[in-house]
Amino acid sequence: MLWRSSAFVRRIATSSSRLGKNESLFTIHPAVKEALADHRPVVALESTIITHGMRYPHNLSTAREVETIVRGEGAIPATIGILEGRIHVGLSSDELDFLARSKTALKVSRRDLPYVMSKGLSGGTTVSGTMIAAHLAGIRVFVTGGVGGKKETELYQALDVSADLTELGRTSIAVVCAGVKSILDIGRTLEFLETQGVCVATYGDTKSFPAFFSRQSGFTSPYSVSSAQEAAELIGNTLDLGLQSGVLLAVPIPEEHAATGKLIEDAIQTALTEASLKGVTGRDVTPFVLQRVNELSKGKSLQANIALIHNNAKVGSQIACALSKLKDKERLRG
Ligand code: PSU
Repeated sequence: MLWRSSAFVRRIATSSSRLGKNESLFTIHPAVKEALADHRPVVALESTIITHGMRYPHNLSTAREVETIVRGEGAIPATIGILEGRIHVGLSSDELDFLARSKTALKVSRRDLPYVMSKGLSGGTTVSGTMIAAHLAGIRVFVTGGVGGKKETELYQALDVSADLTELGRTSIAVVCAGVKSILDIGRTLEFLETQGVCVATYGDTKSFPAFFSRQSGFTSPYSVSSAQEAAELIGNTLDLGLQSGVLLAVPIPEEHAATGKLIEDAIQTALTEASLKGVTGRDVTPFVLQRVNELSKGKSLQANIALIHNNAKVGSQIACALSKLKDKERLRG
């Protein structure tokens, strides 16, 4: 017993967590804590998709399926969310259920974290909110559906830039997604990411940058990586250099689910016009549009959305496993 506890202390001491004295603000699920201390692969997952991206019960079943996929690939899932003012890294089944059913959970980005925590509220973390928590916990790979971007059409103010983009510029974690939605200005989003110093690569043998429901956006990524190993090396170098900026890995939606792309694109344009006419602005735009697009496409966008998230979870987990092996080798050498 004495041996076990001293080994545990040693594992904690070598863990990559950056929590320090902030640990009291967090609840790290025991399975996640052990995996991080043992340098096993952990994949962070966001929860805005649960609280605002999909409706109950699809949100809950998708969240559970994604966790199962991550485990199936040999990694530990860490869904991140805020429960009564505490940041949870890794949610129990009941906690996932609570967030999925909640009608009051807020959408939590960087700017919202202090308020939600100080008021003891609950919320789903967006890409930016999840990146912050995952990075502090020592997680290096994060899987989501799509990141926010820069909205710049005549319908929106020029300055509507998602906090996800600035977070990618200041927090060192790899975000695996299916690109950004075509409702956003993809060209300017990519330019903004370049200014922020974010390394963007398409996953696969093409540089074509995907637009969530479509495999192509008409724009190219600066780079591409063709395997989990290559992606892991890219992330490894970002970490070794201490760049303090993120990596965005864009995984095109699987071919068989991209067919409905045109139908969904049309629905997106209609939903955007409706959002403008109804005066929906700011952080309410994305949830509004996602919901309307699902109605207009008669559920097809939801199916495609779930399929791409499943695929991202598989790819992201493979990357996390490859990265973990890479770091093991370095530790053996060092
Ligand atoms: N894109 C999607 N589905 C989502 C989101 C984005 O296709 O659920 C969520 C993510 O949590 C992302 C957030 O971080 O919306 C971005 O919101 P905003 O555009 O308000 O920054």
